[in-house]
Amino acid sequence: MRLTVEAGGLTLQNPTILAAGILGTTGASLKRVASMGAGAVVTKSIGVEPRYGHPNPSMIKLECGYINAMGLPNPSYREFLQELEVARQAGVPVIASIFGANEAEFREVAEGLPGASAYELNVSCPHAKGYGMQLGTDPALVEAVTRAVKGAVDVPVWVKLTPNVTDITAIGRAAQDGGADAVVAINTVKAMTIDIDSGYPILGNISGGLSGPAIKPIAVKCVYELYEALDIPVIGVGGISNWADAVEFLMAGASAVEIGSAVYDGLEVFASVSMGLSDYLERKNMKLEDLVGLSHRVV
Ligand code: RRO
Repeated sequence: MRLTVEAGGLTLQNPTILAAGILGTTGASLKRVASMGAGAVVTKSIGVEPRYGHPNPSMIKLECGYINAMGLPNPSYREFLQELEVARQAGVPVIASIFGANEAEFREVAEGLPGASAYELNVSCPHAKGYGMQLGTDPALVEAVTRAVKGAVDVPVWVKLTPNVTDITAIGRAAQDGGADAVVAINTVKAMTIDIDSGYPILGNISGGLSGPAIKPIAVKCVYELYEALDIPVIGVGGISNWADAVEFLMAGASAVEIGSAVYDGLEVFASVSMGLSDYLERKNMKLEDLVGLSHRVV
């Protein structure tokens, strides 16, 4: 079954995309993910200046997923340029995840990283002071940042949204008003964990962002609401680890899906999601596009 899909201004051979932040720091690792079947790859979020990130421990594995507080570690766009060049040999679209403190920084990074197939604006990191959520919970700022990058590049611009808001559709609308080609939902959910022997919060940064199976129902609901509220495509992300999860996101309204935490269990996940999706479509005698938003048409 054909899995080619148009999503947010890009043509993908299949609807699975490597999510930002996972194996996205080098061109070689991005190429490797593409070779294992991802339809597109997203880089680690890149900013204006190099950052070492938050103190360790910065990532914890729980039964229901992971909590991370990496703290936007990245080498700066100047240093990342060579990695992007390598990643571009991957044969699939390479989406540059970028962050900044304001419109000017976002524009500087986008212009300084030419050659990406699209830009994913990270306005949603739950624990990076001065970046992430401070921008991503304010509709006026989201619109302004989106417009600034849209005016600076001639490829699609996606905006990654935080679930840590009362109404995600208000933020999605702001991105749409700023000219976004798609929204990506969701970034991680604010979370923390405590060591019960010492009483210490375990993460070096104290709090972080929860990913993995625990957040899948939250993400599905966000995608469902955004699909109803917006005219632009929604890319779904949050706890997808198999083809059935992907079907659920597509039915909620996602045009494509990003896979993050599940990658730590093996890069085979991209091919197995595609294969499962293809078998499902054949069994149901459906096309991929029939699945997108199906849940909105059955109730
Ligand atoms: O680097 C991080 O700590 C991080 C980022 Br930029 C993000 O967008 N989401 C997240 O959970 N961690």
